[in-house]
Amino acid sequence: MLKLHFAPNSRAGRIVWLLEELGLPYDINKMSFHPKDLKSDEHRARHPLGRIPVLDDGDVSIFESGAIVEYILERHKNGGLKPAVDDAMWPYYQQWFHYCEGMIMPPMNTIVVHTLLLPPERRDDVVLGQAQRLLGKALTPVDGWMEGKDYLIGDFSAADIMLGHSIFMSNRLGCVIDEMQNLKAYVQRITERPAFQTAITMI
Ligand SMILES: N[C@@H](CCC(=O)N[C@@H](CS)C(=O)NCC(=O)O)C(=O)O
Repeated sequence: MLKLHFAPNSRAGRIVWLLEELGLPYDINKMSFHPKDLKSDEHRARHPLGRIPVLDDGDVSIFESGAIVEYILERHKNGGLKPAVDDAMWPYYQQWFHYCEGMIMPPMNTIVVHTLLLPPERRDDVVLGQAQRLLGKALTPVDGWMEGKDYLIGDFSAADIMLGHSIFMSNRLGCVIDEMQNLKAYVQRITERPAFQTAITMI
């Protein structure tokens, strides 16, 4: 049985969402988003930085949300929820799948640190402002790309689980501005998916 090491309000929600979309059975080790759980010796043995998500599957224990998504699709769903390599949309599937951790999450991490995680006296408004501008710039091309599309490559795919989740989180942080109409509609569309709704009670 697949076992997901999870904490609420985190990237681990992507994996719950994927597993729900695929209808795969899984166990969850639900930890708190707190050093007492994430930085424990037990969890550092799974992830050297004490982070989540981590997935266990028999002898395999793997971290990095994108790698976990690919692992599940290849080992448990015969490549489902992604286009074939010779499909015209495959390059764009790759592009948006990786744009999530590469371009959206770095400024979002900074925003979370300087609005939620640091004590107020250590938050820096200059750093926060830079990260908010950077995130806005990174979201703009996705908004343009989504014109006339329901999902990133037309049909729903695992790229939506990666990038869609990060856009949902950006929206929750107030960084998807009203002018980004395509992204607003996209967030609405993914939050209406039953698997997302099941996962979101734990996200
Ligand atoms: N690139 C990694 C990032 C993992 C990561 O930073 N996870 C966050 C939660 S979203 C975490 O565990 N933070 C706890 C901490 O930094 O102490 C991934 O995609 O899995």
